[in-house]
Amino acid sequence: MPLETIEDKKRVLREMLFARRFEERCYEAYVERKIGGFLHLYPGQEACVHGVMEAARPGFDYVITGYRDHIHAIKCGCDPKAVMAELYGKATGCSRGYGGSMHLFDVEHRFMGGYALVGGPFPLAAGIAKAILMQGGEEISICFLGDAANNQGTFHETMNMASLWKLPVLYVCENNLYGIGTRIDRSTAVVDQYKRVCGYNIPAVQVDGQDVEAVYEAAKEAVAHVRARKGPYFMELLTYRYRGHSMSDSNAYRPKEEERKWSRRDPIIILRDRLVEAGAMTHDDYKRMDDEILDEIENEIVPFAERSPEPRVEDLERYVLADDDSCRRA
Ligand SMILES: Cc1ncc(C[n+]2csc(CCOP(=O)(O)OP(=O)(O)O)c2C)c(N)n1
Ligand SMILES: [Mg+2]
Repeated sequence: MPLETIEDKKRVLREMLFARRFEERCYEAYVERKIGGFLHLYPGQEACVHGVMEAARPGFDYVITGYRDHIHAIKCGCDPKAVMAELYGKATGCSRGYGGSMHLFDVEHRFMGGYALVGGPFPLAAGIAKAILMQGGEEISICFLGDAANNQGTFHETMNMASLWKLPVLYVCENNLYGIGTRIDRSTAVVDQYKRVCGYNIPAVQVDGQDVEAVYEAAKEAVAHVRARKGPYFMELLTYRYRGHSMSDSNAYRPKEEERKWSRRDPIIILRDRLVEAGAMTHDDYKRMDDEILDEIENEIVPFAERSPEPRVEDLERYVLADDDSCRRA
């Protein structure tokens, strides 16, 4: 990281395309009943986590998010094989097969989870930030959540405290305009989410969440502010999810014209076209990149998950308490 040179931009294009293909493969595996439980996918929103994390330090800064978490974990450095294996409920998964899609976790890369409870990560991110301050570290805490989460009480309680205590935490709202099937203007009195933190004296910005370079530029300022210990910062990224809320959502509630409008602003295509126009790559290069990614997913990542063992019944009561020796990786 960061996202400055042509090479950086090609790398991020590859990462975003990988994210798209990874999620599409998860969809297929779910339909094949290889993956069970809940599954929330990320296509359409790739520029959000990539733009922000290019301005931060993945693996050093702490990241926490909700249940739409696969790509956040991977961007922090979690092995995609361990993510896929976790979705398959296998013992080689990043949460040893005990968590599944919504509960990815990777301490080594400072990915502090995946959480199912909407709004739950707000205070957890503040707690991580408080711990960083107490330990005198240079890390920051970054919390990615959706727009509907801002209607939870935890949002308001946490924003007040984070601002009062000048906690080193960056809140990133991925505003995809919907909370499950409810459009934001039917559930939320103030539609522009960045305006909601002015009551807590937190600097905030609203950014085009489909343009990874715009997200990156805004995130540089946000991260610098938080890292300089000036207190929290709030980013609202305007984005859109291409699929339903989760696999059990038939996605029948959104106007087709709205879906078409957003698909014309695909974050991957925007960056690809810029690189092609700049003469940095051709459409053939892009096709080759895509083929390599598909090959890696099909021939390395999925087979790893398929071949991995199930968790053992004897281990059912292990990994329950944090100070249990068994929680440490061998
Ligand atoms: C405390 C709590 N209340 C309700 C739910 C049910 N629920 C799951 S996702 C969701 C909507 C969240 O939407 P948003 O925050 O915009 O995130 P997105 O799914 O759009 O990424 C709700 C209400 C929950 N999981 N937890
Ligand atoms: Mg939403």
